[in-house]
Amino acid sequence: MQHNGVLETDQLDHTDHPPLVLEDIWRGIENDQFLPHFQPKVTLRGMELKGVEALMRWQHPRRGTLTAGAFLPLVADNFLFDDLAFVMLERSVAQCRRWLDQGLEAPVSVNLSPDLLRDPHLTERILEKVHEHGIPVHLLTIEVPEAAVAQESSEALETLIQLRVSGFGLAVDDYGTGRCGRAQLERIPASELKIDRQMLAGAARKPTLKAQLQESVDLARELNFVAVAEGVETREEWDLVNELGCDMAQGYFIARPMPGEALSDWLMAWNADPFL
Ligand code: G
Ligand code: MN
Repeated sequence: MQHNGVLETDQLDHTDHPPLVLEDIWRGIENDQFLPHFQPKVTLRGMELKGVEALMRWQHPRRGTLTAGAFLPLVADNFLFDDLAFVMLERSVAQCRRWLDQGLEAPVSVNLSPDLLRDPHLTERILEKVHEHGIPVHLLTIEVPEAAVAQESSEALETLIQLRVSGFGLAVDDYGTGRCGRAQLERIPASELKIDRQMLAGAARKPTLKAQLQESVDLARELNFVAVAEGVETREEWDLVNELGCDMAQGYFIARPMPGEALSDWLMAWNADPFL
């Protein structure tokens, strides 16, 4: 599939290329080939842009633009993953600055690897980047997967609290895939609950799935988290999450991830006619 000139692929291997190895990734980092694309997140009621999520892409000189699924499995258990996540953070903050300079205030969410949360200096490191680019802290949200929250490491919890106290947004990502109980969520100083596409797929037609989805939205409400439906692909799914009381939506129905330079044109088109 070809979208926005980006090759969408979730396969590690390509028939016409040798399999990627860690050293390729290491070289890619050295040569600055990793960059974020940005996927808009909008309110369901007002259809207003409320932020963008930075998603990793690899502009490979021969293989084209690769999505995270093509290379993340390789780095999942490697310190390079932390490096990559931090490169994404730095480049996202730099892009946020460029948008501000154009008069566009677009809060940006960055996914962090769970291991990074164990770094006691993480908050300082992030603050340093944010200050370097002159970005107000509230424009940066850190996303951590539900599974990382479920582990209940005290170091990670300490970091999450530090991040939140420093003024960053904090999103629990992929909710519905990690078996994080209510009690665990209550301990997390999050601002946002991102409900995974897995909970949404099929929920429009299956009452049991719909009831589970409703429970998640209600839980977000009770805990004072903004409820974001992820992976909204159709009008039917948009209407469903709207009906269930979700606050925001993100997904292909709204927009595919796009390069930073494309956001202002997308926003103009969206404001003119959201569902075109
Ligand atoms: O784990 P996280 O939720 O951060 O990952 C988001 C992933 O989901 C990205 O790889 C992104 O490209 C993909 N994605 C974004 N929107 C949609 C969608 O509407 N449908 C599906 N199936 N995937 C999506
Ligand atoms: Mn995410």
